[in-house]
Amino acid sequence: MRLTKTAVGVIFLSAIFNDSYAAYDWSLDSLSVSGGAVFSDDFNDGDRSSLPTSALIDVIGTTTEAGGFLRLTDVDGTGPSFFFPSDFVMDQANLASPFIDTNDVGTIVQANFMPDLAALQAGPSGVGYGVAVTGTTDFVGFTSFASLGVYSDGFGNAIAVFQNSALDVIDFAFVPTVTGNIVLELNATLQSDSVSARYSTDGGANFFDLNAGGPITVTDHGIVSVFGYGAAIVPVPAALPLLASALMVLAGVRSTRRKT
Ligand SMILES: [Ca+2]
Ligand SMILES: [Ca+2]
Repeated sequence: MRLTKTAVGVIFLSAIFNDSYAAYDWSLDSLSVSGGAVFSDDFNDGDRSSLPTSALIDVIGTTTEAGGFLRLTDVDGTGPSFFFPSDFVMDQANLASPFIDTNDVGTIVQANFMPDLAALQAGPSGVGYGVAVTGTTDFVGFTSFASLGVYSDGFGNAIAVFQNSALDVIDFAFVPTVTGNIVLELNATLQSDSVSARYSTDGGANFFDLNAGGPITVTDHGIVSVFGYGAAIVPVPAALPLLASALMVLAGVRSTRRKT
């Protein structure tokens, strides 16, 4: 099992050097956070700029709301940036609130995606979508994260992958068929710095645990992110982009204070 996971990691790592990206158009049907922190959005009102959807802050690329989905696509052309090489294309939105508290004893994050299985199977390695919980110190300093995504392995398969900040593949599973939406679930218990994962391929009726090497340690406050990749690259959510978003949030807080 360890060897196999290493092999998966190598596939992703080698993909860093791929110099092309695939067009992508991922659809998030709903996002919910329940337990200690609470958020819910079905993206069905077609309004991106009002609550609850406006709580999702675009930190990379531009997400839109249409047809009952939050759309993460390549059409905004997000690529070269301070943080990423020229072949890197992705969207990422961070939930501005709620944050998962350090005393939280159980917050469940569910990202309910359209499977888009054919697109995943046809894609180069690393193309896909997912959800992450990132630990932060006072919402600024990145400490650690846990991400759960569904990606192409570059060989015609879709795989669900649970990864930590060191990019270790904690667990993964092939996704051969789907009968409903793919639900990616992270269960955060930050009081004990723990995040576990499971996923569903039938819209949430049945779940499969994805914690063979877990749970993942995530410390301090937790920020929820959703992301879509069009690049052939190691799935790395939250980390560096989070710093940028945290700085933006801080800047916002400071300017608000200045006005009052
Ligand atoms: Ca929806
Ligand atoms: Ca909306």
